[in-house]
Amino acid sequence: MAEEKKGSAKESIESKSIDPVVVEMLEKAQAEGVSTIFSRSDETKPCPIGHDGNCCKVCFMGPCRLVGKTTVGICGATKETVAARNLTRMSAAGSASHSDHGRDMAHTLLAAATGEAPDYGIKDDKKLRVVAHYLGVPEEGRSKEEVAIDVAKTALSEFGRQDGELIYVQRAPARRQEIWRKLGIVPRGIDREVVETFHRTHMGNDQDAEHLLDQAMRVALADGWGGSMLSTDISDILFGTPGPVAASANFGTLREDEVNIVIHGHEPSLSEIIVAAASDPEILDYAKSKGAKGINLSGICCTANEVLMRQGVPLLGNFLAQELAILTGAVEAMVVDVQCIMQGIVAVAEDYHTKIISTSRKAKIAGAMHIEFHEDKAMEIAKEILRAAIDNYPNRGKVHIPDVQERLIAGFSHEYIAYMLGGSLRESFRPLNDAIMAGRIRGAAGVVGCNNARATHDVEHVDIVREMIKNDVLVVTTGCDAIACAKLGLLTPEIMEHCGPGLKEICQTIGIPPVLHMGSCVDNTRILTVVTQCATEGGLGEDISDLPVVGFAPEWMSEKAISIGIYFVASGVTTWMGVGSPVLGCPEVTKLITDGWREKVGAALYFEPDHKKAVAEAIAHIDAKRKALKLPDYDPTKYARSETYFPGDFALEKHGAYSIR
Ligand code: NFS
Repeated sequence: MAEEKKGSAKESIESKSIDPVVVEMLEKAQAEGVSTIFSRSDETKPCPIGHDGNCCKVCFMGPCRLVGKTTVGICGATKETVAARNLTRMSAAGSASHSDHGRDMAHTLLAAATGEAPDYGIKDDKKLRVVAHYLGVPEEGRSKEEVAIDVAKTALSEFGRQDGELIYVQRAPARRQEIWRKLGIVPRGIDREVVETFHRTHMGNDQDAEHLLDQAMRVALADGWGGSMLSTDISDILFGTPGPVAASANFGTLREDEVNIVIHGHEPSLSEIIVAAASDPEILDYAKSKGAKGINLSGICCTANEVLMRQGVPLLGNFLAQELAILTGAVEAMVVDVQCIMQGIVAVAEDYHTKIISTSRKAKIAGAMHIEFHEDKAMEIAKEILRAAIDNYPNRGKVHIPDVQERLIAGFSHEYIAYMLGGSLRESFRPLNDAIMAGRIRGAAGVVGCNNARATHDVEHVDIVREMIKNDVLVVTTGCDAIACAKLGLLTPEIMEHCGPGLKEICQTIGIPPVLHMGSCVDNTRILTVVTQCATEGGLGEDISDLPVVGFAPEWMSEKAISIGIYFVASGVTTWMGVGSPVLGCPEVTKLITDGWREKVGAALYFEPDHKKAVAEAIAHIDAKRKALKLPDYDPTKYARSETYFPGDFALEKHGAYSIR
């Protein structure tokens, strides 16, 4: 009986994730009685009323729970208003988070260009000048610092703009801009849309579900075509536009004989400087003086994607792995800034030697060590953080590092994709459009977003990506999905063997992998740029909604993911979000964001917990778009020839741990 019980506990842990490292670490957590998000998600069930969008708590006469015979709140607010208001607020919070990250990047650029932040420079002058052109900043005959100052100031003024339109709206296809203007959802200033959304959703204001949901799109567009797009552009200017890089992923990249420092959060301004500081001879000597052979950096969450894309730093894990990394006993410090940082890491760290070091003036965590990061003293503070981590190395107890890691190739900015498709003299998306038009590539899918403890970790991410490439659908990925793909081997050249024949042939001919890692969550804007270029290249209609493309956020959990899902849809990409629906309790609102938005913006937002059903619907959607474009029927039997080939460009020169000795 006892054996049976033990067996079922083991099975229950094995059902939590398809990542063997996560299962191994959960077994350790259970044996040591450590609480993690996985165990807490079993112990704490979500409130079913709030889960379905039927709880209103925007005033203190409630919360009103609209269930059973209660169909309106005490103020009379209907289920439609409450569900739409909740969703719209989520969109605003997500937009605010991404955009405030973008604002920080603009401040860093300004400080770098004026010399106030001397540890930063302008790495990509070419991109600076392209961005200057987008923003209407004169660049000819001016130094990069002069241009950068005006680019940063113009970017900052986009946050506070009171009227008119965000400048980057002009980067969308003309047809798309017309749709937004007709609906009155072109974002004005980024901050203005966020503030107005919170005003509208305060008690006693906007009480028409459709009208509220229009604002959900407008505030999300302020993220996608505003804060996030500026963030990606400015990060590229400061730290370089990514190109292909080979690296590795998972806990096997931790080192037993080195100081392991995990960088976790989102803003590259911190992580890039930590990477630079870690190779300083003085810091390396300090590590050696404490008995370590070197310093080993790795990343968690979207910071991981940022420093992977530009520096080849390994991906330790995605959102659900953060507590488990500490359980290895091998992490001297987890350095965090903003977003997706679970408070649970502090409690787990109490049982091990790991120091949690918070760094942002916006995000302190009770019980964590706080070393506040300021861009003007970036290197000095980064070294202080590293010294604190190194000082902790002698405190290590027993370590347990799962011997699992996977190779990967990442770093596909839209600039690099255009270069790969057309070469340096004729960068273009033409070959991609031609391949879609000919039916070799059936369509494209953006698979992005979080992990969610209510779903089996990484299963849906990986299943959806596998199904897409098997069906000749090219995949672009970011965020926690990209990390799941990396850990499970979907970013390796060998994965080409699992593609449909047409996609395989194109990948071999052009030299692109079938799953393109495009970066962090703010880098979803790179996907907007790719689909815009496909739409305007010719042959695939005139607007993003004409394209045979789809979006997925299979394991979403954050408000940022809602904002991303909504700006994808408002930009014309029909999107399936997994796990469950935050408006399930209101069929009218579900209808508004599916049929209603299809009519308004040519794309629908589905919340579909059954990912196999989502895949089937997405493929049917791609085929329907192909048909509407009068493209030949997709016929994989025409392309059944292939052999494994991958261009030498992708030599795994950086494969292995990112150790600095
Ligand atoms: Ni984006 Fe979700 Fe977080 Fe990145 Fe991961 S949880 S919305 S994917 S790390 S931001």
